[in-house]
Amino acid sequence: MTLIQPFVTEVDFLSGALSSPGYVIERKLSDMTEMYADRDEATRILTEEGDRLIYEVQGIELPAEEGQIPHCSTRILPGDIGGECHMTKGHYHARREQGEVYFGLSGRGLLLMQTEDGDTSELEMVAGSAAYVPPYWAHRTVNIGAEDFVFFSVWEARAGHDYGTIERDGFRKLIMLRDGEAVVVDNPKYG
Ligand code: M6P
Ligand code: ZN
Repeated sequence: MTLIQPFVTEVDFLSGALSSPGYVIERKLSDMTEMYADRDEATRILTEEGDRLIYEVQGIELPAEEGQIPHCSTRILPGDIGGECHMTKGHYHARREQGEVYFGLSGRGLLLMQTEDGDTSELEMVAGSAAYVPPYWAHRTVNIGAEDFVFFSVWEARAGHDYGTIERDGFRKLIMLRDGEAVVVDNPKYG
């Protein structure tokens, strides 16, 4: 067990910026072209409009040891790809028995979850929402508003990110914009 000195981080609720991030991850459309249902439209945007920033994560680096509690902020920019709202890649925890807590800081989002047994859930999040991702639920966040959607996440250090399962199968539900409103639809390409 590594002994770490206590510390505090200032979080900007509007941008998600941390006062001293241990890491910053930028995810662009080119990092997740295959994840959007309309791949042709994703490819068209890349070719004709160029790459676009979809979301950014700023986090605190901690050892992956039992008892450590990593935390980070995520900012998803507003927009859509062929009507599908900007979203994170989404993941299961490599250790499925580990959960997570999300806290909304600004904007409007949906927390999309599913289990490997076929259950699905969509929870709306705004500033002040504390959402629980129970063990065994894959989780993806989606911006359904016109502003940045920003939230803060807290999990257990050994949870790990399993992206492969989602890259292979996708999510059972898609979040689409219809007349400016977010609607949940079945993903015809799931699995
Ligand atoms: C949340 C947490 C992070 C995650 C981030 C982006 O802040 O769950 O662990 O990295 O969202 O999501 P993803 O890793 O699925 O792209
Ligand atoms: Zn997670």
